[in-house]
Amino acid sequence: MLTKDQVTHFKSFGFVILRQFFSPEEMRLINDEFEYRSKVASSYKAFDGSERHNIRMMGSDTPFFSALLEDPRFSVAAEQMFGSVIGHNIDADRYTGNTPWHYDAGAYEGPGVKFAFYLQPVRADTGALRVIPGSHKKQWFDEIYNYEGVGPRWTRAARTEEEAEIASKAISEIPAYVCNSDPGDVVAFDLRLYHASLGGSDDRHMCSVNYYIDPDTPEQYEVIIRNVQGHLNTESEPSDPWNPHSVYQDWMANRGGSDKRQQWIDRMIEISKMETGVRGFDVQYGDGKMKVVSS
Ligand SMILES: O=C(O)CCC(=O)C(=O)O
Ligand SMILES: [Fe+2]
Repeated sequence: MLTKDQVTHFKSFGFVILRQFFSPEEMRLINDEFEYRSKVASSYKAFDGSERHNIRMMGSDTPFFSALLEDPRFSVAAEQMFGSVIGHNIDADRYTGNTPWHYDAGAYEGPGVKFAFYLQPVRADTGALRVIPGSHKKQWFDEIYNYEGVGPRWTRAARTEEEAEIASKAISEIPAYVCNSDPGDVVAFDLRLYHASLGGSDDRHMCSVNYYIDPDTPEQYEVIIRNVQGHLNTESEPSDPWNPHSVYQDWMANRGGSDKRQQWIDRMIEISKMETGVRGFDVQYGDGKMKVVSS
């Protein structure tokens, strides 16, 4: 449960830091399961610090992680932020290199919250998450979208060397708030908030627990239908063979019988079957993101 001030902070600035959220005992479990799944991933492709490993933590072989979405410390906080939400993903990441300015939402109309926690201490020049406070608000989001070095055009994989250089420079030049963090802390941020990181090690351990809003407006439906269809897609992803869809199906089996988890699963299945482009809106794809347009 967040305090009123924490909720206000999140809504105003688009993020809130929850200090010493996890106990030392929980941090031990987290590190053990992280280590275990890292080894599984490395058995497919050695981790050498040149490329990020993104690792799904939703299977029954990582019991602590896989129960985090329905942990009320997260789920109730997410509801305080957005009202009704859908818990949908739990990840561990081994990040490499700097991260240019970007937002995580598939589109502005698909908000939600990422609860991120770093397993190592991170500061301004050692990979701490930096955010542009308030950039989740529509007017400023749109203004920053067109800013040189910030946003999807500059962060997509196929960018030119020159564009990469501009995006890299922008990390330190754009005014930002740095979310210093120590193990046990959680940084919660709106998926629409612009964020980046600078100077971290080539093996930054970051984990995340992720929620979407339960869609309400026609625009939100267009985005969330696509997001959810992606999660339920059973085709395996050749780029990360250590995340077969069976990990997700394992979570969906809900063997612990969590009512909350079941509600989210049922709702995701319901949404995934909905038709797109029939509510007066549709989406266009570009630079790895969606844009909601009138249809
Ligand atoms: O830690 C980083 O370098 C980037 C983190 C990030 O972009 C995220 O968690 O969404
Ligand atoms: Fe991100």
